[in-house]
Amino acid sequence: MKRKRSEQLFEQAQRLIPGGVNSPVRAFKAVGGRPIFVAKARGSKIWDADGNTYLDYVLSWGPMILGHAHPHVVRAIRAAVSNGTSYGAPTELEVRLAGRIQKAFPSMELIRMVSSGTEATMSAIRLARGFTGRDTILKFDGCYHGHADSLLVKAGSGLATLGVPDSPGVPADLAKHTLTAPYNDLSAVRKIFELHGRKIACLIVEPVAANMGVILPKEGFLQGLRDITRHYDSLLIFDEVITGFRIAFGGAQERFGILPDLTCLGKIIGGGLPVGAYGGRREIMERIAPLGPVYQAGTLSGNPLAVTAGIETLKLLSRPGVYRKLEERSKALSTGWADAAKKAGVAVFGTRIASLMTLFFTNRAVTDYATAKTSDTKAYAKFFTAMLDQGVYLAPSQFEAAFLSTAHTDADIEKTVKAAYNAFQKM
Ligand code: KE4
Repeated sequence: MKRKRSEQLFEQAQRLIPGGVNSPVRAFKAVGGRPIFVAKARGSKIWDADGNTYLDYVLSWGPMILGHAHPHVVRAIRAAVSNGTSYGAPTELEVRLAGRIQKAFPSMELIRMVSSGTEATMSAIRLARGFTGRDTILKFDGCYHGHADSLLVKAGSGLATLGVPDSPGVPADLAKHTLTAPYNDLSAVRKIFELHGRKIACLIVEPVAANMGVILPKEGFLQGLRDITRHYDSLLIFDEVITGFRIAFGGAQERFGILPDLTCLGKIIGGGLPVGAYGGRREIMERIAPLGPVYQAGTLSGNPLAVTAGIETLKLLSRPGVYRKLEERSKALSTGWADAAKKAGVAVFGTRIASLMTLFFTNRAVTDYATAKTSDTKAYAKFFTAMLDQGVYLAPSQFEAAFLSTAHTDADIEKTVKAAYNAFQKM
C-alpha cells in the first residue's frame, strides 16, 4: 500500500506537534513504522490520506460503537450546530443526556458532565478525597484512568509500599498517596487495606481492564472489592470510560451486578465528540460545587454539540437487539482469528467480553499486567503490520483493545479473519 501522503503529513506534523501526534499511542511507536493519517471515515471503514481503505477496529478507542458518521448522528449534529456551538450556560440537552445516562446507570443518582475521561476520573478522585477526608487512593497495575497526576503512578518497590511517579513531572509527594495492587489479586487488596484501610479515600478500577489489553475480572474479584471498600468506608469507583454502554447498555455494573459509589464515563456518551461524566450516590455528589465545597468546573462541560451526539448515540444503542448483534459479530471475529492462529501454529491467548477483545501473543493465560507483559510485542507488531497492509486497522499496541461497531458486517468479519490467517501464515 502506498502511504506517501501520510508520510509527508507525518514529516510536517513532527515539525509542529510533539511526536507528530496529539496522543502518544497514535504515533505507532509500539508497532514501528509511521502512522497513517486519516482523511475520512464512514461505518466500519476509515480512509487514509492516500485514499487507502481500512476496516477499523480502533473506532477512536471506543466511542464509535455505531460506526463512523452514522447518518442519524450526523443529521442531529448538523441541526444542533445552526443553533450555535457553545453557550457556557445550562441547556435542556444536558438534562436529557443526564436523564438517559441515569436510566442506564441508576447508581449515578447525580451526574456531572466534563469533556474527557481524564477529567471524569480526576474529578471523581478529588471528590472521594473531599468526601472521606482521606488522601490515599488505590489503583491497579496496568489500569489506565487518564493522565491526571495521581493516576500516573506505578507500584513502589514492594506491595503496599507508597506509589512512585510513572512520569516525570508527577511530584513524589503526590505519587506517594497512590497505592497499587496487581489486577485480579484480591488478597493483595485485602493486605493493603489491612495496613492502610482507614486512610484510603477510594479504590478506582476498570471493572474490565482494557488498557493492558482486555483482561476480565476473575470470579468474585469485583464483589470482593465492593465488600472490602465498604468495610473500610472507602469509596469504590468504577472507571467505565471504556465499558460504559460498551459491554452492556448499563456497562459493567449491569453486566456483573455490582454497584460502585462513583462511576466515570466517557467515549461512547459523546458519540465521537468530547464528553466525559462522573456521578454516583447523591450524598457524595452533593459535595460538588456549587452545591458543596469540592471544586470542579469546565468551560465546555455539557457542550450542546457533543451532548447532541451523545443523546443520538444512546438513543440508537437503546434499540432492541443492538447488543445481541454486536455479541454475535464479536464472537465470530474472536473465534475466527484464534482458529487462524492455531492453524498457523502461532501461540495466542485471546480475551473477549461483548465487542471488546484482545489477542495476546503469548502462550500464558493473561490475568494481570505481569502476565500481559509476557506477550511477544514484536510478534504483535508483525501481525499489526501484516493486517494493516491487507486493509485492517488494529490498535497500534499489544496493550490496547479491539472494538467492534454495529456497522461491522459479516463480510467485514470474514475479510478480517482471512487477513488474520494470511498474517499468521507470514509469521
Ligand atoms: P480520555 O481523557 O483519553 O478521554 O480518557 C482517559 C481514560 C480513562 N479511563 C479509561 C478506562 C480509558 O481507557 C481512558 C482512555 N483510553 C485510551 C485508550 N486506551 C485513550 C486513547 C489515547 O490515550 O489516545
